[in-house]
Amino acid sequence: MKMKTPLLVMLLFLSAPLFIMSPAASAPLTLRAGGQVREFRLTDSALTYEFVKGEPTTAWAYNNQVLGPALRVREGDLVRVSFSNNLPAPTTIHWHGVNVPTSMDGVPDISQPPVKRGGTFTYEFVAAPAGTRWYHAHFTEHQQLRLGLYAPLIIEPRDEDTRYNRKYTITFAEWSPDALHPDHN
Ligand SMILES: [Cu+2]
Repeated sequence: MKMKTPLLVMLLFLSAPLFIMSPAASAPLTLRAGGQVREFRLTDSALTYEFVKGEPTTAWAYNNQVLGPALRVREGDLVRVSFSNNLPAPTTIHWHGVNVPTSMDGVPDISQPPVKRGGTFTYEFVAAPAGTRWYHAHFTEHQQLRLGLYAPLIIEPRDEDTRYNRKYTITFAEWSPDALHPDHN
């Protein structure tokens, strides 16, 4: 009997979720047992991009990539994204389809002040639920999305039965360089 108690206590400890206090969110974030802390850096900026060779156009992009970088994490990971805004405009990031705390939802003037040019913001949330999600700008979306500010966010299931040889992510999008000039839309 004496030997069983420490084992039981240890099992309870292992199965309990780990609580991490987020500086930006008032509620504690729950990093699921087995989850990792995953850190990313995203910087957005305006750049010149040639969809058609010889016809340069302006794109707004994350990390100088048109389509932005795919973030791939596992369900229950704590995702921390250090974001810097180098656009000539304010912006925010919304994590589409992810159960984030309100303060991380990227809705300007409701869940956070817009991130001004030259400003930074740290987004932090636990990746859930699993699935193929995406992230995108959430400020004047009619302009910022159409200029390219979106990318995949893949949340792998923690316990996946199916094995794959390869996985492909396909993103469909409508492109509009005219978005810089709303009068021409
Ligand atoms: Cu969305």
